[in-house]
Amino acid sequence: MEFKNLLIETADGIATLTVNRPQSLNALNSEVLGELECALYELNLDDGVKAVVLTGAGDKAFVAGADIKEMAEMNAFEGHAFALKGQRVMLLMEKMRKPVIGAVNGYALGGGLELALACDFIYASEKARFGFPEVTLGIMPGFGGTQNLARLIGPGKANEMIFTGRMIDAAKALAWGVANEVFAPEELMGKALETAKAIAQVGTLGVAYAKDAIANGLNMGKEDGFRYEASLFGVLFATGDQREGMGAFVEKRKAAFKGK
Ligand code: DAK
Repeated sequence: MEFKNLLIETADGIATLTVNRPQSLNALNSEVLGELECALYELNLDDGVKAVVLTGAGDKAFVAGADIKEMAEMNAFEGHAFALKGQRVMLLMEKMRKPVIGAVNGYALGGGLELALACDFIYASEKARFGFPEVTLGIMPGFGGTQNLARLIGPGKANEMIFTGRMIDAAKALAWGVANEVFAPEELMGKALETAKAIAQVGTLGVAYAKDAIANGLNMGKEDGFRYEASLFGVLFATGDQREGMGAFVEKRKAAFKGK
């Protein structure tokens, strides 16, 4: 499928998905959100894709937020439809089987930070800036930001970011645990692709079930989470990937996983 605001390149089982609206710092309008929903849905169903790297076009922004110019003109019904569309994208990223690495190359603000937080983890450029400026616009984060940021870095630091609307730089994002690693701008995509390739080589089903266990387990009490983990662990013993992985170890060869 052709997209107006997205670029998708696939190689070696890795899809690079780029939000491509640099004239607006890749801001998310309804059209971009709709395209993201379609693209993620398709990538999730594509057996040739083992992992996704999500980034923004240009050297200034990952995504500078929801499109303020479009939101400024919305009535209540349009605002509601916009909210539902955005939430569908964030939930789809969390629920899809393939891991998504956020390669944050510049501003990740508001809805853009929410998009980054919906990724499984974040690698950042030294030029990245993270923030929730919503309170400066008289609103608050609405695509899961209050929930995901507080779960990731704890309520104290999340409160400070969300209540002040101030941005943090890449070094602070690393120290606070928003980003897993920080790289020079020219190294960012190479490092994200390298990690995506490492994920593509291991057992596809093990990765998919681990993602499911972590995401859903966080919404459960600990013992329910343990039970859920045990169920998924058990199911893996009915798969070819488990037989292949353990067989390859015993036979001292490299495993060739099929994701089945
Ligand atoms: N929306 C629309 N256009 C944007 C934009 C945005 N978020 N961010 C930047 N742009 C546009 C600028 O207007 C400018 O366009 P022209 O004037 O050239 O036409 C172009 O991108 C370049 O931006 P600047 O000229 O401003 O570039 P600077 O380097 O000077 O500044 C900046 C970069 C990132 C500091 C600045 O652009 C900025 O402050 N941008 C706005 C950042 C922001 O406030 N983001 C949060 C948006 S609020 C909801 C759920 C979620 C949300 C809403 C509802 N529901 C559940 C209903 C989410 C809300 C948000 O994300």
